[in-house]
Amino acid sequence: MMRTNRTFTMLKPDAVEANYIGAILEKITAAGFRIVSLKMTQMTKNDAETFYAVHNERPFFGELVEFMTRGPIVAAILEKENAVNDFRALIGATNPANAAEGTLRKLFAKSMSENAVHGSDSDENAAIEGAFHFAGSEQF
Ligand code: FUP
Repeated sequence: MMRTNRTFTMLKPDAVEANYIGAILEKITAAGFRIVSLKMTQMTKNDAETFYAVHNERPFFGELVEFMTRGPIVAAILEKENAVNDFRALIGATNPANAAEGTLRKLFAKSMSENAVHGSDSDENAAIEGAFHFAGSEQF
C-alpha cells in the first residue's frame, strides 16, 4: 500500500551553501510536518543521474546533475496529512520569480535551476525518493 501522508525533500546545495538549513527546517516544522528521517549527504554523479532520471532527455539535465552534486544536501522524509500537496504548496513554484509570498522558494531560492528545495510530486515518487536516501531502519 502506498502511504499518502509522507513526502520527501532535499535542501539543495545552494541552500546549504547559504547556511539556510536551520531556517528552512524551522519553516517546515512550523508548517506542521514531522521529520521522519534526516541526513546531510553529498550525492554522487551516479546518484543524481538516477534520482533525476525522469529528466534525462531535458536540456538542463547536465546542469542539474552538476548543481546537485557540487556540495552537500540535506535529505528528509516528512509526515503530515496530505504531505505531498501541502509540501508543494509550502515550497512554491519551480521558478522563484513565480513563487508565492511566504513560500520556501520565494524566501530562499536564487533561480529556476538553484531553487533551494526539492519536494516530491506524487505519493509514488515520495516513496521511491525516500527509499533512495533512507533505509527502513532510518525512518522514524
Ligand atoms: P519541481 O517539481 O518544482 O522541483 O520542478 P521539476 O520537477 O520540473 O524540475 C526539477 C528540477 O530541475 C528543478 F528543481 C530545477 C531543475 N530545472 C531546471 O534547472 N530548469 C528548468 O527549466 C526546469 C527545471
